Amino acid sequence: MTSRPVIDDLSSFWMPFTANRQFKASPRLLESAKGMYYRTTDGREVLDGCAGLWCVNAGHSRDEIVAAITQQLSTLDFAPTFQMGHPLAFEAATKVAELMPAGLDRIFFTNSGSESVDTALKIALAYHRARGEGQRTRLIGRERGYHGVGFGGISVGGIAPNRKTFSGALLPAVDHLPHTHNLEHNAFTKGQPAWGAHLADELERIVTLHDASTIAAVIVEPVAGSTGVLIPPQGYLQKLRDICTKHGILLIFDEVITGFGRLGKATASEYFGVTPDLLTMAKAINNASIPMGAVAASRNIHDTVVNAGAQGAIELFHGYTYSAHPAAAAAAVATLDLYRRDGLFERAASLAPAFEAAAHAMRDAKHVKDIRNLGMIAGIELEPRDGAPGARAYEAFVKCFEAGVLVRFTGDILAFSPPLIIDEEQIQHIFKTVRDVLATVQ
Ligand code: PXG
Ligand code: PLP
Repeated sequence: MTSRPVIDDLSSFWMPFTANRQFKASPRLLESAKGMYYRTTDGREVLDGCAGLWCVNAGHSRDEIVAAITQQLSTLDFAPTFQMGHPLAFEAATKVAELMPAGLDRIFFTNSGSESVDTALKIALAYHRARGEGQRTRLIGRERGYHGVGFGGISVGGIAPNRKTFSGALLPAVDHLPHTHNLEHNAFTKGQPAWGAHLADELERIVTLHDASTIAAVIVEPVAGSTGVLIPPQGYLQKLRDICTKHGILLIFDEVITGFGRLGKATASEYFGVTPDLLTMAKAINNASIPMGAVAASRNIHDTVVNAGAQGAIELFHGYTYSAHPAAAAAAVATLDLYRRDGLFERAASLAPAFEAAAHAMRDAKHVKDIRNLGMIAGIELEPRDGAPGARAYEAFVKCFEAGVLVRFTGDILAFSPPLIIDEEQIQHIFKTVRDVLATVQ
């Protein structure tokens, strides 16, 4: 069963990261959402197995967030934050800072994860320049990394289709660490794999090649999401931290997906006990209710950049019209209060073992090649169909949607990242639906 379009003409909207012709021939349209469920335009309920796009951590259309936004828009719809301010911007920054790892308490607001990444890369360059090491311009990303779609983000990112069309226009002076995915060693690992920490040593090789004095920053997702859920090997992130510290290179954690409870803590940094110098976030910062992102910078980075500017001069020539937009800031304050009041990060931590067990119980389901998980994230990798990579996961995604469960797919990997309000019965329902669907997929 496919959705009935509520409008006749779907042609004007050029859809992002979508097979436009395929979608418009057979659209899937959502009309409303509440709690754990979407409702489609043809009146079906769909259980949300991926928090929209890994972002609606408190569940959909929460009254407290809606009220805060509505109230804000009728009080102060917009206020500039260039040489002006409004109180909620400062309150939102303080509340975000409280959740960040100790020391990362200076918050720069953006409107998306992509903007957060580009902002963090620029702050890294500005920091080194302010210290008199402006020759440190090289950036290091990682294969299979996703850092959004800005030119900075795709340059340090490692997803080939996102780069190839634009390959002539990527940033110069970027290197990539190898990714950590290895099914020979790590297939069906629960939580962090034991094998692979040594892959962080590749950073030393890059440092030897270019000299540390030319390298500004390393950026990685602590858990890679978009590329299909890659869990960091035990000890890997700490090794990256140690090598960066040794060579004066800044470490950036891209926590656009892992931030705000996904691993059962406020940040992946807290979960792993490894603190970066800069941390990017977006999505669940305000439950995805209004576009918003942010970069948390260490106080040292902030002070170095700000104190290097002359009195009365702008210190960082960077910012967005909508940085700390009043509605987004109001939504962030309401969301962070809600996370605390309802103990949603703790709830995620306590649900994680049941989620892990339910995911790994899929081991004998048809087509399953690997299962991996951490916190409230799981990935199920399927054997690709001969000659048609991605087709099998796409078919499973469509059939799950028709059966009333929303999952994400990337390549031949199904990704699961439900709102943190999910209960155990709903967890069982998601994986049972996927199992039944896979049995019918060719
Ligand atoms: N960094 C990371 C680690 C992300 O996951 C971005 C940056 C970019 O954020 P914006 O807000 O500009 O999209 C992301 C976004 C998926 C999926 O299903 C993942 C993202 C976005 C859309 C879909 O894997 N991650
Ligand atoms: N393009 C033009 C012509 C602009 O005037 C501006 C902002 O003033 C931008 C782009 C950037 O827009 P934003 O600040 O929303 O990122």
